[in-house]
Amino acid sequence: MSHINDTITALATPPGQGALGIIRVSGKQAISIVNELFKGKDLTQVDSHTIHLGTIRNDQNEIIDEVLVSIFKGPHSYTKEDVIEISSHGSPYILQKILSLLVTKGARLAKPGEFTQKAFLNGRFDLTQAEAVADLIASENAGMQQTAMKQMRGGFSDEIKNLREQLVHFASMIELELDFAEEDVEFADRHGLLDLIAKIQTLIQSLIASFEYGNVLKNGVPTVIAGKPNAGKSTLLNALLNEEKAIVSDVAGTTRDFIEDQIYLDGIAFRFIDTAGLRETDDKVESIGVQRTLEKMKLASLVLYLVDLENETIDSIADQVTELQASEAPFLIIGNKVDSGNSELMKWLGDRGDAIMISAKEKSNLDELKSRLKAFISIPTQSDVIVTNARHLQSLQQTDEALNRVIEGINMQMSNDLVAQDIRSSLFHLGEITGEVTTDDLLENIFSKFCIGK
Ligand SMILES: Nc1nc2c(ncn2[C@@H]2O[C@H](COP(=O)(O)OP(=O)(O)OP(=O)(O)O)[C@@H](O)[C@H]2O)c(=O)[nH]1
Ligand SMILES: [Mg+2]
Repeated sequence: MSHINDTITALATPPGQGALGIIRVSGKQAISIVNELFKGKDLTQVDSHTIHLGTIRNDQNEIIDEVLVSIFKGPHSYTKEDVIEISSHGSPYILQKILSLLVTKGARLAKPGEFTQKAFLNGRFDLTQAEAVADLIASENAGMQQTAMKQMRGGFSDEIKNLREQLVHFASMIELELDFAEEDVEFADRHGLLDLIAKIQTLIQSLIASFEYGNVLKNGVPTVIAGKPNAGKSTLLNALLNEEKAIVSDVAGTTRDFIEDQIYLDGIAFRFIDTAGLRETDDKVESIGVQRTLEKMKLASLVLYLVDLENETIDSIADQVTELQASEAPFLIIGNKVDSGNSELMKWLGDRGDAIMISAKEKSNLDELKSRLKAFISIPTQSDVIVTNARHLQSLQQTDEALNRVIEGINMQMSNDLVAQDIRSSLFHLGEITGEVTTDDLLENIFSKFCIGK
């Protein structure tokens, strides 16, 4: 059983061989436990935030390694407890040896995320900030890193906590009214309450809206390249990736399964999915491919629809373009093969508004295509806070729904205990976001996704 008073230890650097390895120890006994193994200065006597050279020895006084230990005395440490970091040579054998010596002296191996969980439970930061630590470690590009960093440094927590506190005030006023039910008094000003709810909902709704972009940062933009056989879809995929990933040939129906890879444009991952060309076919395998193309198109955030400027005519393409324009999926029409294209079709497509003309084979006008892709993602301004966490999104939505019920209750002059109940429910969901309200399951769920040692 885990216990907040245990002294825990774990490897903080990745497993495997490295120049250095770092082992963390946190808890009441952190300093005394390490001191039993460390030969050098008496660690119980040194100042916080100092580093000391010495050796780690086993019970037979054999040297395991020469190490540096860093001392952080609580509360001025990551977990707010006494923390020691032992920096040794990065041999898995040495690190394992030191860890097991620490355990024999009374430390317990930490669970994933347990250091951060201690930091949260000791009030170092709130739950959104703790979660941001995991996001920061997992960040793979500038966008993810910046959003995680912003959230770790406070993000929307303060604003939510502040509004929640004001709502707590109204909740207690309304509950006071319940105690004086016979006397028909009104402690909670209904106009003030409605104003506050409007403020909270404005914040919540902008946070909910930012999730779409947060999701893009985390998961990329699935972009399907579609069109008739031989339109040059695979050639375009290869040109965008700068790699001969997909087979290109002048045989119609070359690509049968979909082929997928991504590139980063301004820190945003666009996942391109090259698909089987769309046509009626008797070939069994190809028709499965076509089916998959249609499914992928439905799931895509963006469809790049390629028109073969060399081999199509206005008549042969008009129906498909009209169909595409009537569909709900966001799409971009691309006239390919401008190098040998027919000018009549080019002019006709050009008149359809947003179409752009490229040559996938000669890689011409690809920069224009890339900037159109970037423009497709509306990037919130620098100061906007972005929600990337599905848990936060869910709690925000639940708060919003509860607040709608409060408004409805007030407007319909429902009884106070019903209104009070909905306010409590919105307080609960708001509190879940920052961790003012938690359950063991919730914490378990969050911290089990962390790395060991963080
Ligand atoms: N002239 C010219 N030919 C191109 C261009 N892009 C592609 N092609 C040619 O068009 C033919 C078909 O190219 P692919 O990339 O295999 O076409 P696809 O759309 O993937 O075809 P399927 O996989 O069969 O659906 C090949 O011979 C390419 O060399 C271009 O910009 N200009
Ligand atoms: Mg192909």
